[in-house]
Amino acid sequence: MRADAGFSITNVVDQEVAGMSADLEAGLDPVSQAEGSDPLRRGFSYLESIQGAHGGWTGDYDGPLFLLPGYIFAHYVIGQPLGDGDRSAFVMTLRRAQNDDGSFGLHLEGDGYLFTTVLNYVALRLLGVPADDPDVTRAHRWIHAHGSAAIIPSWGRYWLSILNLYSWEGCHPVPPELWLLPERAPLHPSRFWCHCRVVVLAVSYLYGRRFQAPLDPLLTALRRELFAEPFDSIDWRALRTSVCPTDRYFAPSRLLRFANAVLGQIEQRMPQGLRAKALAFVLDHIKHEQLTTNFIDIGPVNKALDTIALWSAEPHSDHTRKAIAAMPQYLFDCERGRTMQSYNSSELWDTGFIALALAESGHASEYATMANETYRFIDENQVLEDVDQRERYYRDPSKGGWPFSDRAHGWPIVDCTALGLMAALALEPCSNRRIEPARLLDAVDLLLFWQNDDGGWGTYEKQRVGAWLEALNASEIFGDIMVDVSQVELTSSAVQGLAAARAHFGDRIGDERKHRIDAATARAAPVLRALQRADGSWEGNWGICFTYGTWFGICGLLAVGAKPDDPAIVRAAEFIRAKQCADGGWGESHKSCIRREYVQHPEGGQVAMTAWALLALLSASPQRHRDAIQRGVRFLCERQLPNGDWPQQGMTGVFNRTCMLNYRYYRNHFPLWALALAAKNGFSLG
Ligand code: LAN
Repeated sequence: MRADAGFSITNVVDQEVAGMSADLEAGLDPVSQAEGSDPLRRGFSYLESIQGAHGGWTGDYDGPLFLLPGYIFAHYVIGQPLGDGDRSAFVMTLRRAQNDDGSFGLHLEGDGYLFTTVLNYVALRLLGVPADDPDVTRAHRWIHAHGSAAIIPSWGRYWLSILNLYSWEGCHPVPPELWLLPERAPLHPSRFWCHCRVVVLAVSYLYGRRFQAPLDPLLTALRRELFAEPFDSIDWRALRTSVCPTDRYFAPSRLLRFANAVLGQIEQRMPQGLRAKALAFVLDHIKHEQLTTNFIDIGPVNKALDTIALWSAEPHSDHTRKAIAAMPQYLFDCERGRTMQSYNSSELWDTGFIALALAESGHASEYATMANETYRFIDENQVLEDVDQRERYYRDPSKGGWPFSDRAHGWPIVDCTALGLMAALALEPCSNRRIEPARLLDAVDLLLFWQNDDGGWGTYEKQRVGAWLEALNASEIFGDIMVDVSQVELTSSAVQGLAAARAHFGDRIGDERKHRIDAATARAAPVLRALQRADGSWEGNWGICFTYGTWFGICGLLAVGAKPDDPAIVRAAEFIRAKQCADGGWGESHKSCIRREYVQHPEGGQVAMTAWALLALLSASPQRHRDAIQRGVRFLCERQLPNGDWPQQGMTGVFNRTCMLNYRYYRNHFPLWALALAAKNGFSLG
């Protein structure tokens, strides 16, 4: 388990968090004040003071409120008791996330969802909090005012069924036999977006076995608490299509309803032998995922589910022991308390941006040790090999890629690969070590491999099925989880990475590779243009939202050779400029992601979004937007704390349209990068 810089869980447990953040915001950290009024030096000195011994930056990556319950459920189901320290820390963390009306949001800033209110309610009860506790009672009231756990969305049903608090009969079928379909079939789950695919994998195993935890007195009590009717008299089948309206992001498509009906029929006639074969197949794939990620697994949801699946199959094996032992790698102590994070870390991503900001500032030689260590982290976390039998396990190549967290996790990602490559190139002159050119060219080749047929790039893999398959999204709560389609951030990052490599290597890149890069770049341009909206913006998928997307859109077009006076870039910059707040900053609400149109942040300028807007305008045309840029620069400088940090504000990240995330270092590296670029363009940071 790790912790935020200067943070310890004993502090969290013992002290009021509000008081602590006030200290942090007052800038009482021991960082030297000697950097005077130079915001760049102050900012880098602050980062230098909290750089990890491994060269990377470790930080909070919290936000979703359905992850920690999974951690607690997994321990309960496999009978692995949590230590007292974990227990009390978790109770406090869960309480802190509760809304005033007793509900829990899908994420920390969200209004109540039945999904998360039920999961957190059950989690608190399994941690030993009594039913008459005031917070538990408030949650209970909210649950019953919203139709009870009977109409929880499907992901909640899976969890409750595993806990023996729901019937698998109330779930639409998730048969493991789907994996035995011919691989050419468009419905084969190997074609799904990897995060969706691994969840389907684990759920299909548990569903296929109708796995349920043994009933005990606490679970029996919960069966009474969660439903309006007696548990045994519930008509589970009739509930399959009823989902609480607060949680429903979109209505099920006709294709999905048809597929559910067909699967329901097949499930009733499934031959035993086929089921056994399918379960063995799925278990083998789960094991492969665990073995190739050092038991971290690609994400927190399949980590918890896979651990239960393995335990149910072989409770005493060495493999299961290792899967359980790796669970705390997702825990992190941050201001909210002890959380289960959204990934095992965001280290490569943050360290990469810090590298770019430092290089842009021209101060890298002053921070020689920090620069060198940063480079070492980038070096040591490139993925060097493909996974074992990658095609059999539906994996793209990995060699040469960079992951979002670290090499141990191992799943490389398109934009993380581009970032790792750019960070390596940017810091190489300041480092006393050197990543072999062949390894950097592996990254180039992997980026080229990943380009989709439409000319764009998706997140982890080359697109495997048409976007129409999105119609089979059965999650109810998340948008766009089925297909890894081309997106603005990924396409922009890939072409920027390729352009950086081409510029760095010159003729040494080789004629053949040069032609491939040129062709790839030319094919990317129309995709970027097609994704731009009529108002000049791009919708972001992984950051909030149009500010983030438009920054990537502009830089992507520039990387494919568009000129700053290209009408698409002019319109995009105009879109950004028009959104500047009265305080000189830019602030976008997370509601933009859900509504899919720009919504201003109620609190005005936000540090990270201001930095994205400035990076966008400075890249597009520093001259045309001088006044707006100068006001934005002033906003960032004024908000910087005496210790060089910036205050923690609202959420900056998102996934699958509805769930928000906190990227702890976005308040540092993006402002520093923007200020560095502003200084380079002659703006005053005074
Ligand atoms: C992430 C984190 C990193 C993020 C970027 C690299 C920033 C992005 O540019 C591409 C998409 C990616 C890799 C991404 C995808 C979705 C993730 C993995 C997450 C937001 C972190 C958590 C989330 C994951 C899906 C959470 C579990 C929930 C499910 C719906 C399975």
